[in-house]
Amino acid sequence: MLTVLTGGTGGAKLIQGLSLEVDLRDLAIICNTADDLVLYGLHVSPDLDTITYTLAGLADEEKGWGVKGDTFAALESMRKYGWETWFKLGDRDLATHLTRSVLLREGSSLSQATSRIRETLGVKASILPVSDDRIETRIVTPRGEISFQEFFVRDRWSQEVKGVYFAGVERSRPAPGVIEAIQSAAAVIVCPSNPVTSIGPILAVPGVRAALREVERPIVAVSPLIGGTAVSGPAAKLMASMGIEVSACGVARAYADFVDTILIAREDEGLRGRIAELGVEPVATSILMHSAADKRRLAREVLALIGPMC
Ligand code: FO1
Repeated sequence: MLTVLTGGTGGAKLIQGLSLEVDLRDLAIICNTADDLVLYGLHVSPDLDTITYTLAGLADEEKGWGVKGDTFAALESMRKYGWETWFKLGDRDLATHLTRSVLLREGSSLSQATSRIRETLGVKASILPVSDDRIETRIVTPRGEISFQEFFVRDRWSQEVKGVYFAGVERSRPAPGVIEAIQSAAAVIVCPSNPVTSIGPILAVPGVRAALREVERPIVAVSPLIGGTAVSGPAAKLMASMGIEVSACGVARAYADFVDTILIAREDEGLRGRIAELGVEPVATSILMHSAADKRRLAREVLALIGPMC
C-alpha cells in the first residue's frame, strides 16, 4: 500500500501521475478537509472532490477544480435569487455536494459519503478524509477572521494574513483507516500541496503526525515552492504569516521530524546543504507539472526514490 497525503490542485497532479504507474487499489489517499465549506446548505469538500474527479477522469484540469465541461445554470439561478455566487459550483459538481449532504443528513460519516461518491465514479483508490469531524481553516486578518475559501476564492488571497488556525482540530479524531493506512504503508508520499493549509490540517489531527514519525518505510515529500514562490496558490504568503521560511528549506523543516527525502526544484539546488543539515535528503529535479508527461515523470522519480515496495 502506498499512502499519499494531499490537498487539492497540486496534489492531484502528482496523484494523476502516480495513477499511471501503480495499481490504484494499492493507493490510500489521505485528504485535507479543512477547506470544506457549507454553501446553500450543502457540504462541499473541495480537496476530496478534486482528487476523486481527477482519478475518475472528470476533473477540469485547466481550472484545477470542478468537473470538466460543467455548466453553471443552477449558480446563475442562485444569483437571481440574490445569493452570493463567488464560489462557482457547477451543475454536475452540485450533484456531488447534494449526494454528500443527503448522506451526511441521513447519518453517514464523511468517510462513508466519500466512499459512496468515489465508488459511483468508478475510482479504485481509497480516498480518506483525514477526519470525519469538522475542522475549519480560519485565516486571521487585520480586519477579523475569515474562512479559507473567503480568503482564497472570494478575496483572491489579497488580504494581509496575521495567522492561521484550524478550528476544531484539537477535538478531531483521524477517520477510520487513516492511521492504519500510515502504519501499513510500504511508503508515504507528501504531495506538493500547501504546507500550511493543505498538509498542515492533516498533520494537526491528533495521532497523525505521531503515526508518521513511527513509519520505518520511506517517506518522500515534494516541495510546492520554487525559490520563494509557490508553484500555485497562496502557500508563500501563508508560510510567511506562520513564521515558516518561504523556501524548500522551510518546507523541509516543517516536515523534518518524519520525512526522509524531499524533491526540490533544480533552481533550489543551493539549499541542499541546509536541507541535509535537517536530516532530510534533498533531491533536485524539475518539479513543475504542466503536462501529463511531467506528472508521470515526477511520479516515476518519487517511486524510484521509494524503491521496490516489498
Ligand atoms: N477555486 C476557485 O478559485 N474559484 C472557485 O470558484 C472554486 C469553486 C470550487 C467549487 C468546487 C470545488 O470542489 C472547488 C472549487 N474551487 C474553486 C477550488 C478550491 O477553492 C481550492 O482549490 C481548494 O480548496 C484548495 O485546495
